[in-house]
Amino acid sequence: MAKPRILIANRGEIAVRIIRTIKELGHTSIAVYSDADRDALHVEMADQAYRIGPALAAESYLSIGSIMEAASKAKATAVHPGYGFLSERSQFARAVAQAGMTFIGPPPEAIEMMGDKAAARQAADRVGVPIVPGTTDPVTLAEAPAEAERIGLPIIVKAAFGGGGRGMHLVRKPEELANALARASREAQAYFGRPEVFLERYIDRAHHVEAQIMADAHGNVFFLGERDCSVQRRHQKLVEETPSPVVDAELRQRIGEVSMALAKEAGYVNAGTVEGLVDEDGAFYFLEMNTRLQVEHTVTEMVTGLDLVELQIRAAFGEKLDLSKVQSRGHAIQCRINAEDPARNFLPGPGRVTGYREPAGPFVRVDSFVQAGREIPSDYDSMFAKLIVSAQTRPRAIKRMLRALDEFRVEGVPTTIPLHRWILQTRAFIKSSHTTTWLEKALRDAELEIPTDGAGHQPGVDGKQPVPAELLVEVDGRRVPVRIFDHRHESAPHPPSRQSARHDQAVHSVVKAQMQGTILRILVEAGQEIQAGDVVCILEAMKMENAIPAPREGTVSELPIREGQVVQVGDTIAVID
Ligand code: MV4
Repeated sequence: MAKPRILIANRGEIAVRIIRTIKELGHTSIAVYSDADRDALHVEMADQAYRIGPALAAESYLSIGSIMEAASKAKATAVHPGYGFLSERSQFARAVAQAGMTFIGPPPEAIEMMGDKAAARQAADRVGVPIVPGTTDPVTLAEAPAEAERIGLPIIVKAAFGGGGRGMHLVRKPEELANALARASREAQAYFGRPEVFLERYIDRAHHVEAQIMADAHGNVFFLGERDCSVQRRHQKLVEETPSPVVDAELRQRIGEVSMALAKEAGYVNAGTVEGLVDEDGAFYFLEMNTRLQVEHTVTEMVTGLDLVELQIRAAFGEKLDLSKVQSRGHAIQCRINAEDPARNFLPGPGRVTGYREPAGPFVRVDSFVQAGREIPSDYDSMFAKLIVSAQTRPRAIKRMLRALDEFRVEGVPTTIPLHRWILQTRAFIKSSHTTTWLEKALRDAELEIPTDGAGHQPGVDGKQPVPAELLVEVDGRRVPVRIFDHRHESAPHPPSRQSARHDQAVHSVVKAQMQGTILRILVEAGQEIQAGDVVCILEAMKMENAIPAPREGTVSELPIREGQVVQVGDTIAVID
């Protein structure tokens, strides 16, 4: 075989991570980049790099045409999709194959079967994977009450072609059913272009447990252990670990057996994840199968010693895999480091990272695309690094993670590091009594008690949040760090950035987007007289609806937005004169 030329149809830390393995295997790596990523680390690290379009993901990382054009220009022989973006689009897998290249992922038929959540449930049921009681087909408004009666409340309404928690609605009382069904269906149409929804009994107080599968093209399927991803907020995982602290050897074997059976039923090849819930009684229920390499594959690598990207490449090239003797050792934990401010409702704070030092030392791994001076673009996901540690036991891994989090220095952008430090010291996490809904409730209960970054902290939107100044003094020959909580003593001046533009919002007549999102509804018209505080539009961002108020009274003189439009940070929403 000629030397493989692998194009990575992705960006950020996962592109960097895939390039590293490609280098180790002696293959050629080909990066693609949007205008926002011209100076990105993955572009620098790859053997070759091709521009695929503007910052807008729809016209770059999500554009099958642009990527295939780059792939043929680069004479790529294979394509790795990473996670997110095009990784679970069967048309992309087909386009790669049609161009005579190898798709480093599952067959398009398997992606399609698992993308249809109702079909996936039926496949799981056929081979004896326990499924949550519910409907095997999409339901209509007319059928729903009888089905709900049969299933029993509480019920969760899910989009048949959805995923990731979008378009899901909970029904606790019978009278909520019709409304939940209508909303879920409307959202399913808006997000996924298909209105079908189905019903499942809602499993309360469960751990989110998922099985790592690896399959070759010769019918061999292997189970590489489970991961516990119960620490989540709005369906964004924050902490992941393996093994799950709520899975014993017997349950692990059962989860492994049913997951392998499902992979075989689907004709699955490559890396995949069977996602499920473990309820309070220790019962496992299948939820869905993710047909990609996941963000948290790293913890599995840490305990198995396997390079999952290498195995993906080998499997895609038709090699036989034998992982039957693989044994997992110890415990691994991953913390996702996002450029978000937990103290400000996780508002993304992209921008230039002015200072950066990664933790190191025994059994510490950092997968990141950031270095001092590099930019975290506002156009994509806010996760910029993953911190992974392993140790012989879970308590030891928690201590190691706390040590590594303390070493991690990030300046210029807010981060989730202080939040992780807090999570890992809660009784719930230490005892593993936390369930999928735990973090959101704990955050509400803890309110402002969660410490935030001193160094990397941005001034608030109102510009009034004091930034503690840090001083180092020597007292009696001993080095003592001192923090000054007095806003007359500002810390070192912030470098000029888009952040400083936020200050004068309140006095300006230009209403700008403070976050990237989708305009759901516009509540004013051009030419209209409005009062201060009137809602101009609803901006959906971070899976939340944000009402954007007018900063002052006046006339709406410009309104350059449309419903359904995606706005970027700093885009003008309205001008008020
Ligand atoms: C569920 C569930 C409880 N019962 N299904 C969320 C993501 C998607 N992959 C499936 N998810 C869930 N499905 C049933 N029948 C709980 C979740 C779930 C969840 C639900 C609400 C709020 C947070 C959650 C976090 C993880 C999983």
